[in-house]
Amino acid sequence: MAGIDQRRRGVLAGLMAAPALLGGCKVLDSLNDRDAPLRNFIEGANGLTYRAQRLLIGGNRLAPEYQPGDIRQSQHPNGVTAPQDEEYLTLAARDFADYRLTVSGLVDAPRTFDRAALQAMPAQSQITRHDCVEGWSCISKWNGVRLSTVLELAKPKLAARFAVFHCFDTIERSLSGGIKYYESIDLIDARHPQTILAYGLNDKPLPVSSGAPLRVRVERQLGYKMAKYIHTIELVSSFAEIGEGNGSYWADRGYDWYAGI
Ligand SMILES: Nc1nc2c(c(=O)[nH]1)N[C@H]1C(S)=C(S)[C@@H](COP(=O)(O)O)O[C@H]1N2
Ligand SMILES: [Mo]
Repeated sequence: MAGIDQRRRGVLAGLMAAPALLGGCKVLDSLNDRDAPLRNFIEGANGLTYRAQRLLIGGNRLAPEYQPGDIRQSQHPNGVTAPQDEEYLTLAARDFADYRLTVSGLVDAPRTFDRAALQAMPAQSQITRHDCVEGWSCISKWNGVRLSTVLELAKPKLAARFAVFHCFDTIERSLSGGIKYYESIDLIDARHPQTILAYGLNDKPLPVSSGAPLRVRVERQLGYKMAKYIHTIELVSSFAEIGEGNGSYWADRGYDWYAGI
């Protein structure tokens, strides 16, 4: 078994090389080649522990932002792109007029927000690069409201450590009805100035394929952290009651919960 130090050195080398590789990835790669070397490479970089990544990255480091001319293609839809869940289809049929975002869990003031309420809050737009663990990248402009603005209105309790995103879409079908997508981030990322709840893409309403009516942008992490089709944000102190206990659908299947880039 390789010693911890040896492993660390390997992943550190990976961490420094992976962003350079991603940077060169201007065109979308094949999405189906799940064993692509690039993806394995990124996963290696990803193997750094949460604490080591936090030390390297720091709580306030900003993700790079781009210019309108850097937007070379429309946002590439990935994962679930057309939820078939009844509750979602009912809302979509009325263009999400009846949608309410719920903020619950370890908060003093549980809240719901309709789209008008979200859009009345101070708006923020940012042009950023989305990096999928599968090895493709895409630059787009996201319009929304800071997640921190929304969370503060619900008055998080001191015990709250993570924001869990419960989504409308079924990512995995099973006999018992299926599993809906869920993801989570810590409150450091939740309060980061570039973490927004996006309702717009490239200055137009967010399309269904990209997560309408609301998806999160967590710009310093990989694409799978950026939950689409958000139904509820639940503040928790641990993942014990969430899925299989690792904090996200993909983390419960062996991916890193902290997917820093
Ligand atoms: N609800 C939900 N969120 C999701 C997914 C999904 O399948 N369902 N896929 C994730 C993955 S792997 C990626 S790369 C991005 C894709 O976002 P996009 O469709 O805007 O490119 O959404 C992430 N968030
Ligand atoms: Mo992804």
